[in-house]
Amino acid sequence: MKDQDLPLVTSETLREDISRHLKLSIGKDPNHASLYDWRMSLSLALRDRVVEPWFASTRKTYEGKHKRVYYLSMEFLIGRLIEDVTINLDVEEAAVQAMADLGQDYYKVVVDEPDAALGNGGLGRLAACFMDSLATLAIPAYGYGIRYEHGLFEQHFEGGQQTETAEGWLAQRHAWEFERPEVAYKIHFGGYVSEENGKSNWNPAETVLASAYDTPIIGWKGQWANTLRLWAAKPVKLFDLESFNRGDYVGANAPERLARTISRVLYPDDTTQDGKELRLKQEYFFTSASIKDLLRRFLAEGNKIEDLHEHVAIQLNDTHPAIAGPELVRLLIDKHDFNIDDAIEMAHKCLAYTNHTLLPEALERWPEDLFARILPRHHRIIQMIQDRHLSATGTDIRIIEHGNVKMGELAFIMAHKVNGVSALHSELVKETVFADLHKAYPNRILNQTNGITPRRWLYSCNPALRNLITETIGSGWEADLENLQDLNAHLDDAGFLQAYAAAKTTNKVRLAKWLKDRNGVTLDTSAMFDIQIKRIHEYKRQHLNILETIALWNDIRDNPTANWTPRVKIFGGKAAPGYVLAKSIIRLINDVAATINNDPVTRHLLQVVYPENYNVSMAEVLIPASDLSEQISTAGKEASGTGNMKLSLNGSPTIGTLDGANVEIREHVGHENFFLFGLTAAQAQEKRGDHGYSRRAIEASPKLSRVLGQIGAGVFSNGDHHRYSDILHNLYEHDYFLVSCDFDEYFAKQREVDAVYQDVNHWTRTAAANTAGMGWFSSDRTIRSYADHIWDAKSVT
Ligand code: CJB
Repeated sequence: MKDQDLPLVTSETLREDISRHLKLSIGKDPNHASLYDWRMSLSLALRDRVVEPWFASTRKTYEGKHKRVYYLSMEFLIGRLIEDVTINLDVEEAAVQAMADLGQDYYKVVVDEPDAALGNGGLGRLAACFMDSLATLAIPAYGYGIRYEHGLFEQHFEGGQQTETAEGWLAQRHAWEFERPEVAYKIHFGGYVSEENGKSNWNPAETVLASAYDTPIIGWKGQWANTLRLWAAKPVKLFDLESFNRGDYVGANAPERLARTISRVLYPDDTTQDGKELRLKQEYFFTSASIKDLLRRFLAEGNKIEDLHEHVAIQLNDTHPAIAGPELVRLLIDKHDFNIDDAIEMAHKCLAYTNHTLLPEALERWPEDLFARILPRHHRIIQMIQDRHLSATGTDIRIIEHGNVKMGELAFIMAHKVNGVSALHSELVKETVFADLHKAYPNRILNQTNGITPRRWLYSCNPALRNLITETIGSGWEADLENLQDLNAHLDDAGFLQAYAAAKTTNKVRLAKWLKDRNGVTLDTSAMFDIQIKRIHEYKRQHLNILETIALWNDIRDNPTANWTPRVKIFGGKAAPGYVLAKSIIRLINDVAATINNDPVTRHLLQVVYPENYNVSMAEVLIPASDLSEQISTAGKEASGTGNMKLSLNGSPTIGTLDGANVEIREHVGHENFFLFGLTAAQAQEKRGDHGYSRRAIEASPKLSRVLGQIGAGVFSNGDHHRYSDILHNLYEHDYFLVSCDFDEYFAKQREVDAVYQDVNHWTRTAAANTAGMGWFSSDRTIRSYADHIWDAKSVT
């Protein structure tokens, strides 16, 4: 892609646009404008600048008949957009000045924007990073998902316990989207299939409309923009006038209520699917609308349907859109006269599937009777897909088995490529969940290690480090992150290390201020900021971290005058509302914080902080300020991780296991700059066969025994002995995630971290080596690799 000059945006032109929008789009006089009004006006003025490149990109795609990538995902965890857009358009300075000229504080306006939290965690944020990289690389692409009325729930702590309330990002107008009332598809459910002249007809019982809302996604330097198209569910018939006229006012609204339910709320599950009929409907709803939409666009360009695979690559982000296979087959047969074999072959050439987890509870399965009731025609098509697969492979690997429709198997069989998200994960996919399918289709699985966009996760969130990097190695790294390796030449330069440490301090002071304003807590910014931020899950082992914290507290109390390294342990993350043990872990962290933070003997040396409602915006403040990154999952369980990449890139070395992308991070930053501990995936698996391992490990560890004894004695729960019996029982009796076995090594490694941290020069070098080594983890690299090895898609030059 050639660099084109962006139209000049000055603070004056921007200011005029903001004022015009305030008056004409928002209808407010500056004297009466609220923060919201200013934010909307700024956002609309910025959005104006995105429209031209967006149109130009679309025109080029049509003119060149370029292949498009369609990324189907239940989740897009986008966060805020104002800074994203100003940075990609390179107008940050002008925006700050324009707002100042209007008497407004740009940064206040930025933080007024609600997070678009249309996702749970890593999977959804990956989709957002991929959209950023697709636009930066000028690969024509659409992201397709659901326009949830309520994003991920808001987390509160009451007495240390998580409670949830509905999130409401759409309570105010969403500045970035364009409503497309003319783009709407009928989506059907239920009913029965009839046969007529050898043709199957689906006679559905229920129909809703999928209505499109488009958000342009602008790439680096505003050179290219793609579209995020989100579907909202609407009733086919707005209002039941007959019921209303009969005086049945509630009944009159029923069609609208029923339809809207489908796009009402994001399922708050991370890795467990809860089998709700509504979720199956959500999945079919957005997948069907997306497939219909891409077919319409393809045909409108005058293409022949036989060439579909030359122009269309469909990526399934996890199994949630796996129904895309049968849906495409159905449409090819019913609307385009394909026979079943040709239809399956065509779908196969278009589709690819990404697996994001090995946890068996996360591989979606639907009870066959439910599935057949909601999607009777697809049920039959899946049987036909299965028949062909069975006879082609001579295996007995079924999609429909023991009364379940298995979406992992469906996605695998329909896709021409299946990828894992880190090198280790992809190998484990071959050896475990899809071992049999891998034997039957040996060339199908490949690896695509995840990545993160450096624009949001360094340039935007960490101006202090951004400026130092540019001063040291020049610009260009923002879209070519491997340039960061040029920093290696400066790792022994005292001036550089001093500046690097100063940037970290700036970020720590920023975080301390943020926490003071938000929670009233005071942090010692010279203490090590030790951060674990991610969904709360047993396999991620936040409980290992808090148990180690208690053990450290004990040691400090036993010997308060020793040479301790002051630490602030910071946690962030939500638990799925129905995940009882994860919620216990949250409460334990908060209980431990309350005790430790009030201990006059230790509180200047050890502090625990857990701000509620972790989200993308909070991550943007925490990550640049982190000294130590906790990536301590049980080996073999974290498919990749992407928070691990963000933290390391921002100069926060990892203490971690050989799990997911940690393995590759350690190779890239150097073993000496990574604090490794714990069982390997193979050792962990072996350990589980060793009956009674956890009780033995606890008994062999005086530190862990003492900590668990304190929890059982109610030290952190006002004498309540039973508050944490679920966690204790779990650790003693069936510690599947091997907290007990990894504890001592983890504790010892933490003390090694303490020692290195006290040597400022050594520590800063370690941190800077992390930044220098992380260039490979840009999502630009990941997307280029998907384009080459899965999609056969090209950048438009
Ligand atoms: N992941 O966030 C989710 N949700 C799921 O349901 C399954 C997996 C995560 O996906 C990330 C992106 O690939 C991975 O980095 C992470 O390890 C995985 O847990």
